[in-house]
Amino acid sequence: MESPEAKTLGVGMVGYAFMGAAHSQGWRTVGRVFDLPARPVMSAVCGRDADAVRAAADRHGWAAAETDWRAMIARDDVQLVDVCTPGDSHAEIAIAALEAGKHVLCEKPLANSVTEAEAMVEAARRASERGQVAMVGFNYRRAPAIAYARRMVADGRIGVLRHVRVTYLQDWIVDPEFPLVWRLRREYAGSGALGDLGSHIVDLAQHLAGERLIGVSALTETFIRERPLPAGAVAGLGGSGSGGAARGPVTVDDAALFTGRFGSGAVASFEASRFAAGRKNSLRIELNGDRGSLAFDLERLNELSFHDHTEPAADSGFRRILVTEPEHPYLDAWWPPGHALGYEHTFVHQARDMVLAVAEGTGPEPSFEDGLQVQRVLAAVEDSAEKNCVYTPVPA
Ligand code: SOE
Repeated sequence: MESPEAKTLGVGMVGYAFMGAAHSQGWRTVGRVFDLPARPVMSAVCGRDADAVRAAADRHGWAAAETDWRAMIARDDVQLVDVCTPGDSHAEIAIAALEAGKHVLCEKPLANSVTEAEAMVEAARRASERGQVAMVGFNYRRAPAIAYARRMVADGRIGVLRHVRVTYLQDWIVDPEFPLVWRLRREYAGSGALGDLGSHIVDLAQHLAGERLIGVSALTETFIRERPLPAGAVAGLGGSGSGGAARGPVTVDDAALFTGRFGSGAVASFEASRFAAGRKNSLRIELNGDRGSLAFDLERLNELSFHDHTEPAADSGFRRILVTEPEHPYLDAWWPPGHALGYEHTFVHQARDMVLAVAEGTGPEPSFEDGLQVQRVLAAVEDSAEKNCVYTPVPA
């Protein structure tokens, strides 16, 4: 049982749409499942529309609602600021929060440009000297199967890495009449499938490989170049057109395909698309090494496929590892073996790792510096695509 003098960590969240709801799940649950050095308290949520943010606070369990993010950052009961807004405001909010002495968790991709991400890294570096921590929310790292795969790669279970093959596919904008939501406008989102989905798979590929990409060759495409303006607020990945004739230009990519090189000589291929009809949220990754292979499929997120290439050929082949044992990452706090977890648990684990980092005053991973490096890969992909697939180095 929690002692009366247990420490608390006041959280303030900016943004309350799809990602805000997912992060709220994390903050609401984490202290009830994990033993933590400080108990997160959901102090305040912030958004521009007073009625909507009040409703979001009630629904998701935030004590107070604010309409001005600067006022929220200034609150005494907020020690950690969680940024869940579209990318165009990440840098401004995160830097202001760090300068105000708060810890920061920022949704991915870290920013809309390398320049913004660099400024965020500099602010995080200065803040770290004061014991503050900053993390970027690449939540899929926190699926137990991914965390276990990382451990297996680091332990040499697949040997010398040769290939990483990743796809992240969705289909929510296949309909040309789907409205021009913020995710389809460069000024808000920075890029399209590339930043939204590609950032996840670049992070995962590098995280699992344990090394960074040094160059890429890419192409991108925008299949539908004009869309109806949205009718009213659009939640999550839904929305309908205005019903009127008003249309606007799509200013981001619909799909991004690229290959990449790691410094070790391993090679990777990436595909991020919002036009893969029938693929709702399909993220698949496979790694091949000289001693074996590992594969993960988000639609079966409690499993890994593992092939041990050192076994006699007659008996070998991919076998399923059910990642639901207490020995697996994060799982000793949850259910008995065999009881599966889901998408939302990645956000609970993210909140756990953030609280631990705050308590230790160091880390956590992925850091803002990791987020900046992903941003550099995305920028190299865009450069390469502009030059029709020309190999483009990723600055170290
Ligand atoms: C939309 O494509 C999206 O919500 C991403 O922004 C998230 O990062 C991903 O987890 C699910 O899809």
